[in-house]
Amino acid sequence: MFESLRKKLNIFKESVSATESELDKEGIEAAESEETLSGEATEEVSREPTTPKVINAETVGHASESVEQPQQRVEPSNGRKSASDNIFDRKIKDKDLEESLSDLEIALLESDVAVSVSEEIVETVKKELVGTKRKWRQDVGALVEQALRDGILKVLDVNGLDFDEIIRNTPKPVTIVFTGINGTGKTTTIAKLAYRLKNQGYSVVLAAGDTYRAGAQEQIERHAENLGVKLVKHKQGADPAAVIYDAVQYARAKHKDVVLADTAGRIHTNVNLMNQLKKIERVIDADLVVFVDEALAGNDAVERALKFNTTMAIDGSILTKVDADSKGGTAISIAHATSKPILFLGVGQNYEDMIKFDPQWLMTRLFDEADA
Ligand SMILES: Nc1nc2c(ncn2[C@@H]2O[C@H](COP(=O)(O)OP(=O)(O)OP(=O)(O)O)[C@@H](O)[C@H]2O)c(=O)[nH]1
Ligand SMILES: [Mg+2]
Repeated sequence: MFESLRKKLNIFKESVSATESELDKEGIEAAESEETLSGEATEEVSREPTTPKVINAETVGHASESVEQPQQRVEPSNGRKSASDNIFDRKIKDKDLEESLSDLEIALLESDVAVSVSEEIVETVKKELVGTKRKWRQDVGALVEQALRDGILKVLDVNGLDFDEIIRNTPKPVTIVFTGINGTGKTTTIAKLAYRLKNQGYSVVLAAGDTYRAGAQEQIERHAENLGVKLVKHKQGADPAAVIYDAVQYARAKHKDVVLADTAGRIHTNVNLMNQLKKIERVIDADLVVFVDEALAGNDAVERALKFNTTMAIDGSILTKVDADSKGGTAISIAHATSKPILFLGVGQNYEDMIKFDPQWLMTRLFDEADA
C-alpha cells in the first residue's frame, strides 16, 4: 500500500538533506579559502574544525546563535576570526529548496494527488522549512519529514465525523445509503460494514437497492445469508427508493439498529440513474450518504465524488481496493476536495478487510514503515 508515494516522499527528504549538506561543504570551503587569503587566522586557530568530527556546535555556544550565513564574518570575543565560527548555524533558504520542492510537486501529481491539494502540501512544506535554523552539518531529514507530515495532515483535516459515534448517538434505525459508479465495491463494503456492526453488537438490515444490474440482488442476498442479517428486496427493476423505504420501515417495526442501503452503480452522466438518486434523497431521510470509490481511480475518484455530491450530498467517502494502490493520491485528496472525511478504507475482499480511516494510520504507512 502506498509504496510508490512513500518512496517519492523519501526522495524529497533525501534531496533536501543532500542540498543542505552540500551547502555546508561549500560554506566550509569558502571560509577556509578566505582564511588562507587573509593569512591571519591560521596561526591562532586550529584548522581542525574543518573536519567534521571535532566540530561540536554545543561548544561554540553564543557564537552559533549570532551567525546565520556562512559568508558573514564575525569577530569572536578574543578578536580573532575563525572559519568554523562562521558556519555553525544556517537558515534553510527559499532558493535552496526550489528544485526539491518543484520535484515534490511533480511527485505528488504523479501519485494522483489532485493539483490544488499538491499545491497546498508544497506550500505548507515550504512555509515550514524556509527560515528554519539548523546547526552546521545537522541532518535536516527529521525537519523535512515533519514538514511533510504537517502538509499532508493539514489537507486531511476536514470536519471530523466519527462513524462509530454516529452509530452510537443517532436515533435508531440509523440509515446509510451508499452511492458510486459501477464496480467500485459498494456492495462488498456494505457487507463488510454489516459484519463490523454485527460484531459490535448492532442489529443490521440490508436494503437491496440495486434493482438495476442483473445479479445484483442475488449478490447481496448471498452476503445477507453469510452474515445472518435480514435483507429487504423487491423485484428486479423495482423502484430503489421504495425498497430502501420498506427496509427502514421494517427496521423501525423490528427495532433494528442500522439500515445499510445498496444502490446500483451509475455513471454520473447517466441522467435517469442520477435522478433516481435524487428520488432516494427525497423519499429517504438518510442519516449518512456514503460515496464509495476505488483508491486506484486517482483523480477520477475525486472528480466523481464532486459530481455525485451535487446530486445527492455526501457525508463521507469510503475508498476501496487500497490493498492494490501504491500511489496514495486518492486517499490524500478526496477529503480535502469534498470537505468530507474518509470513513473507511477497503483493503481486501474478505469481510474483515476494512480499516477505519485515521490520518495517523496513513502517516505510519508513509513514514514509519520500512520499505517493503
Ligand atoms: N482487492 C479488493 N477488492 C475489492 C475491495 N472491495 C471490493 N472489491 C472487489 O471489487 C469487485 C466489485 O465489488 P462490488 O462490491 O460488487 O462493487 P459494486 O460497487 O457493488 O459494483 P456494482 O454493483 O456493479 O456497481 C468485487 O470483486 C469485490 O470483491 C477491496 O477493498 N479490495
Ligand atoms: Mg453492487
